[in-house]
Order: sequence, then structure tokens, then C-alpha cells
Amino acid sequence: MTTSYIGLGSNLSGSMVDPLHQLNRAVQRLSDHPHIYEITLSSFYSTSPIGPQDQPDYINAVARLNTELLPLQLLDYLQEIESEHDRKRQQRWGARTLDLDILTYANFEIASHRLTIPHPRMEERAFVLVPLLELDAEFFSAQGKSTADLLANCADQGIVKL
Ligand code: A4P
Ligand code: MG
Repeated sequence: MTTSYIGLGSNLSGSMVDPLHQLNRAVQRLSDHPHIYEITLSSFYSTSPIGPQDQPDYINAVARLNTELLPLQLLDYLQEIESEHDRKRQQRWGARTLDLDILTYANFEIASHRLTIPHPRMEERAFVLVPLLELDAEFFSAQGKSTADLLANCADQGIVKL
């Protein structure tokens, strides 16, 4: 059994469902899987967009789960859930109905064409670090930096707990 952290984000409504409902539905779909267990969800946060600024604010959260799925099997399932939520891959870092990223998978380090773990940008993003800190005050990056130290470099990023 492996512990994995998943980043959840949404800033577009899909099928008449708003971002908050989409994140809640995504967590429900995670818990539906027979090999995903013990999901713990952070609070939801309203966050200013990183990347293109001409898009709505995001709702973000982080989930911790235990799973018997291998990393690529977990990615397949996350992408299946994204497709169910009308996710269209358009502009990089652009608006999306649902984004599910694998942040970490135990202490694995993977760099393949489909999957990079730990998520390469997680350490510079308050919308990942703040909810992560809430779930695990002892979380350290692969380079041994504490979440609190990493967050000190993200002070200019807008984030408000809902
Ligand atoms: N992929 C590689 N590694 C991973 C991983 N660890 N988890 C591949 C998930 N997927 C991974 O992803 C493109 C490809 O990345 C996938 O096909 C998968 O094989 P995508 O979701 O289609 O594209 P993307 O999300 O637009 O690209 P990217 O580079 O993953 O974007 P980010 O870094 O996720 O940033 N601002 C706020 N406030 N909140 C946000 O949530 N999100 C983004 C997206 C930008 N700005 C944001 C937010
Ligand atoms: Mg993504």
C-alpha cells in the first residue's frame, strides 16, 4: 500500500456544475475506486491563477490517499475522472474544469514521458503547499526542504481558505 498526494484544481464550470462541486465529485470518484482507500481532503482554497492571468480564480485542494494502484494506473484513473468532467486540453496552464495531478507517490522519483513525480512545479506553488501543510505538517520536499520554507518563497501568491 502506498501513500500518494493528489492536487485538485478547477476554475471553469462544466455541465452546469461549478468548480467546488466538480472537486467534490472528483473526490467521490476517487473513493469509488476499489483500490483507493482512506482519502483525507484538505480545506478548499480560492487562489489567483498562476500562468495566464485572463482566467478566473481557481478552487484548489489536496487529497492524501492510500492505494494499491501503480503510478501509471493511478494517472490513468485521474485522467478518466478529468474526462468525465468535460476536461479539454487547450492552452497550457489555461482555464480548466478539472485538473488532477499526482504530487507525490511514496518517495518515488519518476521522469517518463507521461509522468513526472514529484510534480515538478509543486514546490513553487502556494495552491499546493498550503493545503499540503494542512494535511501533513511534517512534509519535506525531495530535496529535504520543509513546506514552511518553500512557502516563504510564495508570499506574493493570492490564496484564501474557503
Ligand atoms: N504529467 C506528468 N507528470 C504528471 C503528474 N505528476 N500528474 C503529464 C499528472 N499529470 C502528469 O497535463 C499534461 C500531461 O502531464 C498529462 O497528460 C500527463 O501525462 P495536463 O493536465 O493535460 O496539462 P496542464 O495541467 O495544463 O499542464 P501542467 O504542466 O501539468 O500544468 P500544471 O503545472 O498542473 O498547472 N493556478 C492556480 N491558482 N491553480 C491551479 O490549479 N493550475 C495550473 C496548471 C496553472 N495555474 C494554476 C493552476
Ligand atoms: Mg495537470
